[in-house]
Amino acid sequence: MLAQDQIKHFVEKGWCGPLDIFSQSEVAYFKDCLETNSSIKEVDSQPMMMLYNNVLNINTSRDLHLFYKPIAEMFKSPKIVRLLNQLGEPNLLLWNTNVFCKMPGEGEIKWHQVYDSYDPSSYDPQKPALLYPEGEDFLNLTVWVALDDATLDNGCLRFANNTHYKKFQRLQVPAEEGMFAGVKNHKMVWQGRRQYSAVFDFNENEWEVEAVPARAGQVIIFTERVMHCSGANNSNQRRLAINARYVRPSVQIYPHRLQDDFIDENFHNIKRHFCMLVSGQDNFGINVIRDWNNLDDTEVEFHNMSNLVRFGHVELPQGKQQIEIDSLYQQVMEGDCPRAEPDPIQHPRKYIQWQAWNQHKGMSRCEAMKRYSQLISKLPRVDRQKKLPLSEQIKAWLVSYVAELLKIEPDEVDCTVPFERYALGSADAASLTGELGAWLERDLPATLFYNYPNIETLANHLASERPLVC
Ligand SMILES: O=C(O)CCC(=O)C(=O)O
Repeated sequence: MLAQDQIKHFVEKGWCGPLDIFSQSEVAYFKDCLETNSSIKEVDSQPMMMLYNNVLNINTSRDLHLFYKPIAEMFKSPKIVRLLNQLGEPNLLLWNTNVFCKMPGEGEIKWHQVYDSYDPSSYDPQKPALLYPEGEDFLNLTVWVALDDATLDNGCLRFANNTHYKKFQRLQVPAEEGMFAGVKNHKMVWQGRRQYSAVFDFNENEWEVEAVPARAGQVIIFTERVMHCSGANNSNQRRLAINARYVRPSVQIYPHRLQDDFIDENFHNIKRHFCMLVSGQDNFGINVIRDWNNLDDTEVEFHNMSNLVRFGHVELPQGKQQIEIDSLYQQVMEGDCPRAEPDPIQHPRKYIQWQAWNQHKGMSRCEAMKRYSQLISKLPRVDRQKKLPLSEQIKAWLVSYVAELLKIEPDEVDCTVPFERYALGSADAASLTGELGAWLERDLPATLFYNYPNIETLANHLASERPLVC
């Protein structure tokens, strides 16, 4: 339970925490779910965590609780809901979650607040995601859970105390300067196809600002109205966190869906979105509320299997079997092949793909899902570590080598510090070159450490260099 001074802190400053809520084994369970259902993709030379929402059918870091049970369990947990009841009221809907993964080198999330209508990133919201009943006081509680340690170095949350009583003006800016532009997966979710985004007319020097580091498993609760942001990740460690947002059942979620408009302000189809009543009751009946999604076992199995493919966790076959897998996936997602027969001479590849899909004509979705799942379940699994982009694998290798050599912790190794500052002698450099070359299975020149003087530049160089094929 929250103590009186924690409640007072929340009322006065707009946030409270960090609170010890989840054990290390719970954190491991949540993280395993996210890591199994993601891959690290390099976008503009920057690693980014790629996630997929199997209920909304889009690549996104948002609303994963609609499909992934561990995430729903986390935010429905009485450990959290009891605290929210103390701050808000007994009736609460969980309507939104977001994963915030900041890989090393990712940028800041700028200062933002949500004051009345809900649309944090755009300048001119046509379609607010939330509609508050007239005259009702604002309640939009966020629970933010650290899944990795969030530190000053890797971009922990920062709050401007007391700002939740003031509405700051939103300013339109080009998309690349928007509040989420620094973090790749959020840029993708929030800015989608928009040319513009927003920032707030807010000067942090005029307010009391607090940075709030949190250990994995700790929770910070805040009102969406308080100005908050997070710094860039200047460390060599990932910073993974997830949040959930709760409102009263009197608030209409995606109000435009009542006019059969299922495209939200970020151009995502929310037809299958639903809310979860996590405490109390709903006396309004204006929202789609379910305990859990209505997918049957065959469909859940299909989605789990398709995630193994999507995130590269299985070794895909080549040739005919690969074409068969793709065609079954198309049959599930789109039904019978609607395309005209391509010319086999001019487009042989397209023709083979068309033929494979067209052979399933009339096959039910359920049957196609079963066949797809059967094929995928027999494929060999890929080691997760090996799926990191090469530059990250090399960086991790170098960090652990240097840490062992200097008898320090890996997170004390700064990838941007020159090797000479770590006092690596020429004998150390020679054996490092030899061992690194053996690991990468290529000959590396002795001058490597002079030309690429820190871990960052060396790893990027080696990852971009094509090994000579003899
Ligand atoms: O985790 C972060 O870096 C930002 C979180 C945030 O802005 C939010 O939860 O509203």
